[in-house]
Amino acid sequence: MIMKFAHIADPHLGREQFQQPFRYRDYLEAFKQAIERAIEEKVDFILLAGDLFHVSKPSPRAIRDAVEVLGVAKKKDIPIFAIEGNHDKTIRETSIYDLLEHLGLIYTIGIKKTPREGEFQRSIKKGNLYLVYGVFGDIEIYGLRHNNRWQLIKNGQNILKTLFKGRPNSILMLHQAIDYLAEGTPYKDAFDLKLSEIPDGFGYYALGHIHMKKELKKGESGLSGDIIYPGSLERTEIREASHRIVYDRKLTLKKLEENIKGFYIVEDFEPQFVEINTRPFYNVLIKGNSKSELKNKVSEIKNYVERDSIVIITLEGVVRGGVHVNEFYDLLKDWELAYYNFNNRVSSEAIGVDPTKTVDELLDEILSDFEKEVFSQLVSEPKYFSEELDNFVVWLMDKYKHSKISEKKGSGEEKAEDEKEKSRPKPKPPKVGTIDAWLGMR
Ligand SMILES: [Mn+2]
Repeated sequence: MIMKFAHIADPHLGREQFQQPFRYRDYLEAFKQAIERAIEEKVDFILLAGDLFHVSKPSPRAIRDAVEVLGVAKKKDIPIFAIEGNHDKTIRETSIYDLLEHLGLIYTIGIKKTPREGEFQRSIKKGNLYLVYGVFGDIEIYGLRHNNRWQLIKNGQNILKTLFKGRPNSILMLHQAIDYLAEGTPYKDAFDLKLSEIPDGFGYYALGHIHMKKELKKGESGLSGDIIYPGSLERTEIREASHRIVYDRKLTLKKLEENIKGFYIVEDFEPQFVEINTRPFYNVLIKGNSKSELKNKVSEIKNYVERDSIVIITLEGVVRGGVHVNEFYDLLKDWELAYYNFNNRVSSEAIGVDPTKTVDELLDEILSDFEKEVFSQLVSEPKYFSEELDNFVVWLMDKYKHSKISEKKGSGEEKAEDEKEKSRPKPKPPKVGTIDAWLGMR
C-alpha cells in the first residue's frame, strides 16, 4: 500500500497580525487551503506539528473556525494527528487540543495521564503516565508537545532518546528548533536541540516551530529519515516577507523564493512541498540623506507593489533634524494597500556607531551571551519561563559555568510576575536523573 500524508505546521489560528482583522481571515484562509489541498491529494492522514492556535486560550471565534475546518477532514475520514506547540500548550491538565480530541477532530500524541486505545491511538505505560502514539495501518506516529531545552536535556540525559526508539515505518513529530536548521531564523542562538540529539531510526521527522520552510535530507544528516519544517502557513514576521525592495542609489525588487508558504505532501516518506496562496508582503528598505529624497523614493515604490498587499518600509539615512514617520503616512494612503507601516532608522546626525552594522549586530556587541540567552527565552516563553525558573537557572548555570551568577532567590523577577502566576503552586523539584522523574513533572 502506498502511504501518503500531509505535514502541516504552525497555522497560528486566531492571530490578528498588526491588529488588523483581515489578518485573522488570512491565517484562517491559509489553514483552510492547506486542509483542502491535503484532501484533494487524497492523503491517508494529516500531521499537525503544533501551534494550531496562536494562544493557548483561543477566542470562541478561533475555536469555531478551527472546528469547522478540521471537520472537513473528519467528514472525509482523514485522521489528524497533532501535538501542541509553544504557543498553544498549557501547563494545565486540559488544553484546547483536548476539546478538539473529544469532538473526534484530532488525535493528540505525547505524554498523557490517561491511556488512549482506539483505531488510531495506542498507549505505552511509563511510570504513572502513558506515552500515547498514533497508528495508521502499519505506520506509527510518535511525538511530544513542545518542551524547552532544559526540559529535554536534563543532567546530560537526553529525554527524547530515552523515550523514543525509531523504526523504519514510524514518524517522529516534534515542535522544536534544531540548531542545524535554525540558520537565518530567530532560533539561531536559541535552539532546543542539536542535530546529534535527535533519536535515529525514524522514517520521517515531522517538525514544527521554525516558521520557514527547511529540509534536511537523510543523506546529509546521517539520520534514517528526512527532517522537514514546512514553516508557518502565513507570514508571521517581516523576515518571512514575500518580496524585498531595496532603494539606495537604484531600486532593486526581489521575490524571496525561500520564503514560499505551504506544507508538505509525503508519499512513502518522500516529501514534496505544496505552495498555498498568501497575500504579498513587501519588506522595503529606503535609504536617503534628506527628507525630500526619502519622500520621493517612497512615492516611487508605488509602481512596484501590488494592490491589497502588506508593505513595511524601513527608512534609513542621516537627515539633519531627523524625520517623523507621521510625515510619510499620507504618501501611501491612496495606494489601496491592505496595510502599511514604517520603521524609522533615520538618525539626525552621524552617531558613534558603525553605520554598516545591522541592529542585530549592534545588539550582539552590547549584550553578553548570558543576557542574550535570557532574552531569547523570555521572548519565546514568557508564560512558562517563571514556572520552570528553577530548572532554567540550573541549566543556565551549567551552560555558563564561568560567569558569576548569584544563585540568590526571591529577586525582583518573581515580584514582577502577575498575581495568577504567583498563586499557582510551584512544581515540586524532580528527582533528577530518571525518566519517571521527568515524566512526573509534566
Ligand atoms: Mn509557531
